[in-house]
Amino acid sequence: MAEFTFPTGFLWGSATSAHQVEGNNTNSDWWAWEQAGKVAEPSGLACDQYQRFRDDFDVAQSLSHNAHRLSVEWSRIEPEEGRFSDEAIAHYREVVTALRQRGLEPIVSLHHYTNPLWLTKQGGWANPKVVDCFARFAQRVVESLGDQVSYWLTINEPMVYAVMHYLDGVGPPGEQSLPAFLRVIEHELRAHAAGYHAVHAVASAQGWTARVSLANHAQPFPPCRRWHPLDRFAATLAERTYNQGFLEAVMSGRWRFPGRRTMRVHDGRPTMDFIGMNYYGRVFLRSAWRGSPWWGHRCSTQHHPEVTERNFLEWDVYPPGIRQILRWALPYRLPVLITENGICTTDDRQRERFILNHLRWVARAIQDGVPVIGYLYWSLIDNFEWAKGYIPRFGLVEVDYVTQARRVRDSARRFAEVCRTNRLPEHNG
Ligand code: IFM
Repeated sequence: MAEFTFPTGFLWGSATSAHQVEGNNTNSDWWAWEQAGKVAEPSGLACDQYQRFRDDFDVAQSLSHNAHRLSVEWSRIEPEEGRFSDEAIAHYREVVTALRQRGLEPIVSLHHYTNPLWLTKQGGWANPKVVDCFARFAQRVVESLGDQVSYWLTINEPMVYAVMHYLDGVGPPGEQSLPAFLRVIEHELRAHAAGYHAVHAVASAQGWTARVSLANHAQPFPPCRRWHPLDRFAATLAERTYNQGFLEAVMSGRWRFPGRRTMRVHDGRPTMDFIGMNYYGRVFLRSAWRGSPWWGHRCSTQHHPEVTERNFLEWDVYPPGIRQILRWALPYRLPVLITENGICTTDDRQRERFILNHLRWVARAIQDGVPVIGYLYWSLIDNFEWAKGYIPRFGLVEVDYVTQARRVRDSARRFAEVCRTNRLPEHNG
């Protein structure tokens, strides 16, 4: 591929979430889940970023990033139902101000997997009440930070959240129930729409700019056995429902799930100003008639002939897939922000290859006409990978969890070159 120059104003940076980096997030459902011994290790002090955010943002700035994605922690901001913490809000004002002072565009997620305990006690996302609670929270956050923040993401990976917490049961509340899973998706769609309008109502009353989306986790689902009609059926179903069905519902207000009646989840006005896409790799599906809403289960990548590279957690590494998922956004004619793309690995050269190879396919998607406006690597620093604890290392920057020392990896420097020049060098191969 010849040298490629990204569009002017391209957003370059990385992403994190509150619970995974801040530390001592004691009022959240994930903290309680960890204390109950349900994970490899508890999050504890994490990366202590609640205190060290300025130092970490200095590093991002030194790496030529011009944007940074983070989440604000609902359980800190609203520790009791209807009571907002001035201290937590002041903290996040300092955080977004610190980003701006370093020339980093803040991209703020309102929900990234964790919930305040008072909400969990009332049934969390399975309770329809969450829709109004979330909208009230969104309104309060935007009133407090909206003069500093233009890019908002309501919910991180709504599908993953519903699968992980209500179907696979590997996060709180640990449910494994298809009806609960479907209820949660419906509430996420409604809460996203309510949050979208809440953000815009505040911003327009104040004369602030707001661009609102969510971070949609997109993954191609090839059949495990290409020749097998049932695997192919499962794969097509998953692709339509998981990837495209959710985006369609956000835009049109109609949510279709196989075997269920179509549901109206909002009034039909599109509720996305840009599309946030998270991409990690493919998931191969093998047909199964029980225990999966997609009529298929993930098949192991370990001996799969089409998988040529894996990350530390054995996930497929497949750079061309990023072009594929970006092309899914074409019909919506909206700007697309890659809100996450990353790898956990102990081999930093693999990380460097991962980033450059994915960026080459992003460049192709741009050449295909997808209006990509930015790329955020997951993650700036190593962090708490939920049920897997601290072993997987996703960071551009290594964290020593004993001393909290940071060490910039070589891959981060290589990525910084691209961010600084807004260009991918010529590639022969
Ligand atoms: O760490 C997670 C993040 O919280 C959501 N997206 C995927 C990342 C890697 O698994």
